[in-house]
Amino acid sequence: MLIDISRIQDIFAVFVLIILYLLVGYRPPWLWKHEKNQKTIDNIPGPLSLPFLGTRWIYWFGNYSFTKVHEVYADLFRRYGSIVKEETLFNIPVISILDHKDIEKVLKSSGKFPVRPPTEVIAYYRKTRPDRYASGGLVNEQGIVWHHLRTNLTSELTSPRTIASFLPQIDQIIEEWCSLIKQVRVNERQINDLKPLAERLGLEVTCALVLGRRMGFLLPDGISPNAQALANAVHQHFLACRDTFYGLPFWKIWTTPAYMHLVEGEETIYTLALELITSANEEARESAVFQSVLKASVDDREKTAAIVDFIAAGIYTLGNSIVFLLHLIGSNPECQKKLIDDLSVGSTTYLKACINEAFRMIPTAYCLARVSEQDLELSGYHIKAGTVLLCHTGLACKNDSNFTNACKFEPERWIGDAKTSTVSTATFLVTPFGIGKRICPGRRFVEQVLTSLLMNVVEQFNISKEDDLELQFEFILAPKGPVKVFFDDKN
Ligand code: HEM
Ligand SMILES: *[C@@H]1O[C@H](CO)[C@@H](O)[C@H](O)[C@H]1NC(C)=O
Ligand SMILES: *[C@@H]1O[C@H](CO)[C@@H](O)[C@H](O)[C@H]1NC(C)=O
Ligand SMILES: *[C@@H]1O[C@H](CO)[C@@H](O)[C@H](O)[C@H]1NC(C)=O
Ligand SMILES: *[C@@H]1O[C@H](CO)[C@@H](O)[C@H](O)[C@H]1NC(C)=O
Ligand SMILES: CC(=O)N[C@H]1CO[C@H](CO)[C@@H](O)[C@@H]1O
Repeated sequence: MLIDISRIQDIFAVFVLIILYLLVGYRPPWLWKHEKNQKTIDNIPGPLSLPFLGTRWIYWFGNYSFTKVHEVYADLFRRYGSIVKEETLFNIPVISILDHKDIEKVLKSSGKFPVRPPTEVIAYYRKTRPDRYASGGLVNEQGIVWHHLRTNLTSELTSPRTIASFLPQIDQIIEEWCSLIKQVRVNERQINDLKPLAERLGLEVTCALVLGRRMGFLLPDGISPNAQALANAVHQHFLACRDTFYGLPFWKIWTTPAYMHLVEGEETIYTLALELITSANEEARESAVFQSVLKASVDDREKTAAIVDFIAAGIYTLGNSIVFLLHLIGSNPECQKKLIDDLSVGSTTYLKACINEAFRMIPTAYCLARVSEQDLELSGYHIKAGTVLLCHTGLACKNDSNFTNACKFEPERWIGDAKTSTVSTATFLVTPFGIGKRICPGRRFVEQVLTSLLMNVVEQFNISKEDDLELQFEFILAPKGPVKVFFDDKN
């Protein structure tokens, strides 16, 4: 019922916009003929842009869907070439690029304070709660405010020493997760859906790091209501980000269901984070990351916001990356064999190659977004400073012009003779955690978790799969439907 009403409101709003268009006589650039002497942003090919509405209509008619955004872009690049223009509401251009040289140029052009377009809906919501939030937070702020938060809140999180000292705890958690797998397997081998189990591991290990305590997500007889509420809130948060971003932006005018979901998600995470911060005990003091946030010389409100951001940015991304990695390893028995051989002589070279290759094949964050800080020339088009640019690193990784056999899982490309050429191409393309000064501060931690996980899993199990993995876009890439994986005991 609620959804019906909002639908009617949307249709009504479209009519109002069309009438305004007829009255005011606004004409978008495509109605005029252009002189062809200088190629500017107006000349970049892309779907037909409607006045006010831009190109978002491509998701309302035909077979494009915003649960499959990654395929939509592959199709747009096929149709229009390696640079494509879309327009959002009020005809603000968004440029998507696929070419390796263009991507490199954009990512290299960032200055001291790289600008990543904020998630508008979160920035908007946080402004409505000045009692709770002093700014848009680390993920959404720009410039000097961002720099202050980044330097004061993430130094422990990005420190190799801190993460190394956290290793015993990571190993302990992975060990518990492997026992959980053994207990919940059907017929001693089959996990019908790896996704919720991977998410529980992501939750447990991230909370242990940023909150300094064990939440009990891995207890075999079910998780606590609090823990379940947190897991649901994080999921809801991501879906709401996607729906407000790709749907019509009427949440700016009235409270749409997607906006309500976002608010619920943020409030649940916030309340829980606040509860855990105020009740921080002796045990919690052991977490250097948690302590460094509490001690940082920033507004108190920023501390809670940082914990909320770490949890929201960390859990779901980590859970999905675990599913992708284990499914890829399960799909490649010969890689598993090599992995074991290499580990048995005390080397982690092949293991690291497998992790790199998994991120190349299925990057959880499938593209990087930036706002240009200076004028740029991309594929021969002149792009002004202040333009939103999407670097499609995920699609470029699947392109044979950048990697030979790009669609095959070949960890060998990261080893020996092949390594130099792979790494030189990969620097700006295989960037699962982003690049430059805004790179993901959780990177070291995540790499440590994945290394420890893969090591333990292949030592204890022979993993295999039956079905192919289907992907779906949930603001990041996520597995669609249940992911069945077999965990056979090693004899
Ligand atoms: C597999 C897991 C993860 C992936 C794939 C991932 C990926 C990313 C990417 C692509 C970015 C944007 C970087 C850029 O624009 O250059 C980012 C930013 C961020 N990530 Fe992660 N991340 C993961 C886990 C985590 C964890 C565990 C945490 C915290 C504990 C975290 C906290 C953040 C924060 C705070 C930012 C914003 C940084 C800034 O704007 O300065 N992430 N992440
Ligand atoms: C939509 O359909 C066209 C052809 O009808 C096809 O080429 C394209 O891949 C489809 N796009 C998506 C995202 O499924
Ligand atoms: C590979 O990338 C080039 C541009 O770098 C593009 O022209 C080509 O269409 C891409 N191929 C595929 C299969 O996407
Ligand atoms: C906090 O941020 C400021 C910049 O805004 C920086 O000068 C200072 O060194 C930072 N403090 C710490 C402990 O990182
Ligand atoms: C691992 O399991 C697969 C599928 O059940 C099987 O074909 C393979 O022989 C097993 N490998 C080892 C080393 O046990
Ligand atoms: C395998 C392959 O062709 N790699 C190419 C990818 O793109 C870079 C730069 O455009 C080339 O230098 C590589 O040779």
